[in-house]
Amino acid sequence: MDYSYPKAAPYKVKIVEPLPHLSEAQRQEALIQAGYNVWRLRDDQVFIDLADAHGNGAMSQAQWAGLMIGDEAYAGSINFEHLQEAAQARFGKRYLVPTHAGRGAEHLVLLALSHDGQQVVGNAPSPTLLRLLERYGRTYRDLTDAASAFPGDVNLQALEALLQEAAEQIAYVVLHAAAWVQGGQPFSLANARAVAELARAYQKPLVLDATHVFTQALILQEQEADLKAHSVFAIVRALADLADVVYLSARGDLGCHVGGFILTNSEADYIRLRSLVVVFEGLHTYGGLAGRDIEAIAVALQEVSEDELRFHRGQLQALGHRLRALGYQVAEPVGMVGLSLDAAVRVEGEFAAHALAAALYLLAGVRGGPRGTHLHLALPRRVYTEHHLDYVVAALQALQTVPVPSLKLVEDHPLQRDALARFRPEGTFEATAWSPEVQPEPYRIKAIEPLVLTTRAQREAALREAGWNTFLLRSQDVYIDFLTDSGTSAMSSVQWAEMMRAAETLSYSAAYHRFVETIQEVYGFPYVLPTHQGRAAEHVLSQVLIRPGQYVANNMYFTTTREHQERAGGIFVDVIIDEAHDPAAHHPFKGNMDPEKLRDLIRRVGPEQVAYVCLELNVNMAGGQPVSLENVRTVAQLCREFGIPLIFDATRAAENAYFIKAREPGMQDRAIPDIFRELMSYADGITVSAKKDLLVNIGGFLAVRDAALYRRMEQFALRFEGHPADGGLARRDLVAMAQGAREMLDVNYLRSRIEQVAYLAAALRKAGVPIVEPPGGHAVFIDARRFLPHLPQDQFPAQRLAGEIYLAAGVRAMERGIVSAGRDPETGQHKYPRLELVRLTIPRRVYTQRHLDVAAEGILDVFARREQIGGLRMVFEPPVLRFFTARFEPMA
Ligand code: P61
Repeated sequence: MDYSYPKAAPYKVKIVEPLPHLSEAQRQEALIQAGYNVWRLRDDQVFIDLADAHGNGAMSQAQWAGLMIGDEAYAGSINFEHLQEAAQARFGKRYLVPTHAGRGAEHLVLLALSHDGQQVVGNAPSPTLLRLLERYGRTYRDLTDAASAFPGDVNLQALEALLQEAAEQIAYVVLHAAAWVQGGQPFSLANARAVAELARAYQKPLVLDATHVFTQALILQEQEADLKAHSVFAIVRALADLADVVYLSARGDLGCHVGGFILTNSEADYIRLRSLVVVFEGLHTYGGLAGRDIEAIAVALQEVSEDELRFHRGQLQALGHRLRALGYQVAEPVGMVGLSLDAAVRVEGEFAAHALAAALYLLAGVRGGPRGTHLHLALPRRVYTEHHLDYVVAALQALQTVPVPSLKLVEDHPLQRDALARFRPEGTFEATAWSPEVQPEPYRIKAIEPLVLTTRAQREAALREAGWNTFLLRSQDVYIDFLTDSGTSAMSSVQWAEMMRAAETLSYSAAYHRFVETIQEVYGFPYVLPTHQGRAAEHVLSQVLIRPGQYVANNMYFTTTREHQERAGGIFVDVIIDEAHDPAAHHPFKGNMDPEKLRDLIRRVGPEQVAYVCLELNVNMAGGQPVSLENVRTVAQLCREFGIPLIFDATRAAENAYFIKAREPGMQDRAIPDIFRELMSYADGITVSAKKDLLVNIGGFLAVRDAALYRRMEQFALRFEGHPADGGLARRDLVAMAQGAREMLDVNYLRSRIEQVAYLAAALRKAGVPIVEPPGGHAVFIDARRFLPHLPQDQFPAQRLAGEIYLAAGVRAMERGIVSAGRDPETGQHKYPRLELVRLTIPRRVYTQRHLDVAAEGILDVFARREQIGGLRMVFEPPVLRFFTARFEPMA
C-alpha cells in the first residue's frame, strides 16, 4: 500500500500531559477574574488552547534526551558546537550567535545593522520588532503587497522608489518568512530574489527572519511550479543564500520552547554581533540559553521533517475548510501559523474578537487568540489530535446559536491592549450547558516519537528475515505497532516527574512505601510484593500455591499463566463460558466463568485438589472480554463454599471495571474506583502485569490478604526477583506504577482508550472483516479461520495473516491461534485451539484515530485479495512458548 502520506501523524505519542477539566461555573468565574479577556486566563484553566502556537509545541523524544545532555559550561560547550554544525548544514552560514529568544536576535541585528534615525523596511513585521524599533526611536516601513498571490511579498516598485529616494535612511531590508498578516503568509522565491537584487544594488543588507522558513519552503514547493522537484531543505537553503543575515526564534517551526540564533557569513557583522551579545544576552557561545536548550534546538534542526510540516499544514487547512463550511469568515489563504476569523460577522462592537473568544471559552473551554478585529486559531505543533480538533469544530458550531454580548473597555493598556485590557459585557454571557458529542482525549501530547515509514520491498525483506514471525521483526521496520499493549503505553508528564523525584536508595525506600501505600489504597490488599513484571508474579504465586498434581481452574488461558501453573505441577483446566470460544457469539461478558463447569470440577476432583481458582479480568485470549461483577460474586461464593483460594489475574482490571460500568445493569451511576474496589474485594490475591493497566513500560506485582502467604512469597521472590522492596525494579519504576495506578481509573481516559478499540473494530466490521464480537478492551481480534477459510489450521492461517497485514501496511499484529497454543505435552500434537486469531492490540495513549484509519485501510487491502493467500510451513520450533521465536516459510 502506498500512503497518501501524511494522512496520519508521522509520529506517535511518547508522553501525555493531562488536560484540565473545568465546569461551566468554574469557567464563568475564571472569565470574570480575567476581565473577560481570555489572554488573561491561566493555562490550567484552558482545556484546548489555540491562542498562540509560538513556543507551545511538543518536543520529540530526542529533544527531551537533548535536555539531559546539556553541557552546562559557561564557555564553548559541546552543545554550542552541535548547534553550529546543525545550523551550518541547514542554512550554509558560518558564524552563529545564539540568543535567548527570537526578540533577542531581532534586537542584536537591529543594533548591529542600523543607527539612529534610520528606517527598517520589509514585509509585515513581528510585533516584537516594532516594539524594539520604538524603543530606539527608529521606524519600520511595511511594504507588504497584500494583493499578491503570495500575501507576504514585498511591493517591488515601492521598495525601489524608496531606495532611490532615501537610500541613506534605510538600514536594512528584512523578509519575514511568515509575514505577520492573516496568521502568517509566505513570500515567493521570485519576490525574494528581486528584493535581494535591489538590496544589493543599493548596498543594503538583506535579513531573513527564518522562524517559519521551513513551512514557507513547503508552501513554495507546493505552489511554485519550478520548485516542485526541490526538497524543502533545498528551498530553505536558496532563501538563506539570498540573505546576508538569517535569524530565527526556535519557538516557531523548530517547535522548541525557548531560544533563537543569528547566522551570517560576514566576519565584520559577526564581530559586531559578538560584542552586542555579551551585553544583552550572554557569552557569544551560549547567548542567554542553557546548554540543554541549545541542544534541543540542534536536535530540532536535524529532525525537521517534510512529512511533519506537511501534516501540520494539512491539519490547519482542514480546520479552515471546516470552519468556512460552518459559515465562518476565515481569511484566505490559511496562514502558516494559524487561521483568523472575522469576529465582526458575529458580534457587534470594537471588541468583537474578545467577546467571541470569551463566549467560546465559556462554552467549551477552548481558547482562541483575539487580535484586533479577528479571532486567531493557532495550532501548536504536534500537541492536539484529530479528536481535539473535532471538538473545537463542534464548539464553534454550537457557538453559532449562542448570543454573544458586546464588550466595553474598562481598563486599557495601550501598549498591549489585546493581551491586557479588561472588559465588562454589555449584556450577559448565558450558560449554555452544551454537551459535546465528541469526547476528545483527556490529555494533550507532551512529547512525540517519530514514526518510520517503509516501502513494500523493505517490508518483504524484513519479514523474510524475521521468518514470518512478527515477534522477530525489528521495531524500526514497523510503522504502526499493534503487537501488544504491554509496556507500550505513553507515560504521563506526571509519571516522568515522579520518576525524576524517586531516590534510588537501598532497602525500604520512600519509593517503595509510596508504591505499596498506593496499591493498598487503590486495590485494597494489605500485602504487596513488587515483581519485575507479570509473569514473575505468576511464577511466585504458582510455586507457592500449587502442590504437584493439583488442579487450577481458569477462564480460558494465558500463555505465561498456564506455563507457570504447569511448571509448578498444576493441571490446567479451562472453565470459561462456551460463548468465549465462539468469535461470533455476542455476550456482554464473554470472559465469565461457567459456575457449573467450576462446580463440576470441584465435585470431580475434590476441593482439596483445587489449588486455587484463577480468574482473569478482561480475558486476553478471548479477545479482551470482561467478566461481570455478578459472575465474580458467584465465583467468589463458590470458592468460599469449598474453601478454595480465589486469585485474580488483575492485569486489565481497570478496563474490566469500565465495561462493568458501561454494560452491567445498575452500574451506570457508580464511579470507576468504587466498582474497582468492590471487584478486588472478592479476591484472596492478585497477580498484575503493570505493563498494561498501570501505564508503565515495566513492572508487576502480587498482592494478598494473608500475612503468612505474603511471607512465603517474599522468601521465594528473593531468589528470583530482587529485594522484596523493589522486586528487581529500579525505584523509579515503583513510583511510575503508583502514579499510573491513579491515572488508570480516570473514566475519561478509560472511555477514550476503549472507544479507540471499538472504533477500529467498527471500521473492519463495516467492510465485512470477520472479528471477535463484541470487541474487547485492549485489542481487535481478527478471526483468521473465517478470513482465510481455505487454509487448514496446521498451515497457520493467523500467522500468515499477521504477516500479510505487515506487508500491506507496515502494521504489526500478533498470532493468537495454533502457534500460540503450542503442543499437547502427552501426545506431542498441536493443540488445535478453537480460536485462530490475529490480535491488533492498541497501546494506551499512543496512537490517534487517524492511525487507526490507516491501519484499517491496510487490512482491507489484504481482505480484498484474501483468496490468493496461501499457508505457511514451520521451519523452526522452540520447545516452550514457541510463538515467540518460531520461524516459518510460505508454502509453494
Ligand atoms: C500481551 F504474546 N501480556 O498481552 P508480563 N497476564 C496477562 C497478560 O496479558 C500478560 C501476562 C499475564 C502480554 C505480553 C505477552 O504470549 C505472550 O508482564 C493477562 O508480560 O510478564 C502479558 O505479564 C504476563 C505477550 C506475554 C505474549 C506472553 O501482549
